[in-house]
Amino acid sequence: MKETKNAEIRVPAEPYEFTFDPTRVALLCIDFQRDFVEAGGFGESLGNDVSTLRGAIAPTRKVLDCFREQDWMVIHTREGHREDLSDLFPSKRDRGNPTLRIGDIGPMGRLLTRGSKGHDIIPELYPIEGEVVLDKPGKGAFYGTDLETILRAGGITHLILTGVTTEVCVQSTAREANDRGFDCLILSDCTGSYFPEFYESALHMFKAQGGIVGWVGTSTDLLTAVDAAIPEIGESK
Ligand code: TIU
Repeated sequence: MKETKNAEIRVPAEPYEFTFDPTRVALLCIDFQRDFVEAGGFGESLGNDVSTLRGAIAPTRKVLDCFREQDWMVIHTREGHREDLSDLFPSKRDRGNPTLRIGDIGPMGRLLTRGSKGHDIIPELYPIEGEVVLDKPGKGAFYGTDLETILRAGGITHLILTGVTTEVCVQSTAREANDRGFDCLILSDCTGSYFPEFYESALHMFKAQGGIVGWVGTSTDLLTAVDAAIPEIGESK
């Protein structure tokens, strides 16, 4: 980590400024998997237009680059199940009327199954060495994982959330994090939903009531705030 000990990053956000100590922040990139973002995956099997999520990729890449430059903690999550599906509840597999179910073979291999091409993270945001890759069986990233242990061990108190989909895995994770005492900022341009109305509602709910779950901001405001507090980022561009 760089010498950022005394810096305080102040990000314009809603419902009010989100302030964090850069030694205590982590970036969560939630479920940027081919299965949700690319054709032929789990998202499409549920009847969704997966192109609706792609707008979140480029802004997230910029934030990821910033965290990499600063050597701040980055955590990528992947929703999915063991190859033998022993951690898949029948309620999750059987619900609805998808064209393919979790574990079935699709164009990118077995849907939401660890080890398949579709389960892995898209190339644009692929993890690099030193970043945490967290496999999770549920929608929330704390359920059935060691995420809380990793964050506490790293002294993390503030989370910047990106990922898909806004009202499902991002929202579940934000709520789980908030209940555990983490301050969460969701970057609105770094998250996406198959449903525009759910995207809007989820972000509204999140920041309502004085920030009942947390803060909502943009990648531009975050990067500008980091630049202002830690000028060497700007110089290195
Ligand atoms: N279906 C949907 O919107 N999302 C999921 O099933 N998982 C995540 O959000 N990652």
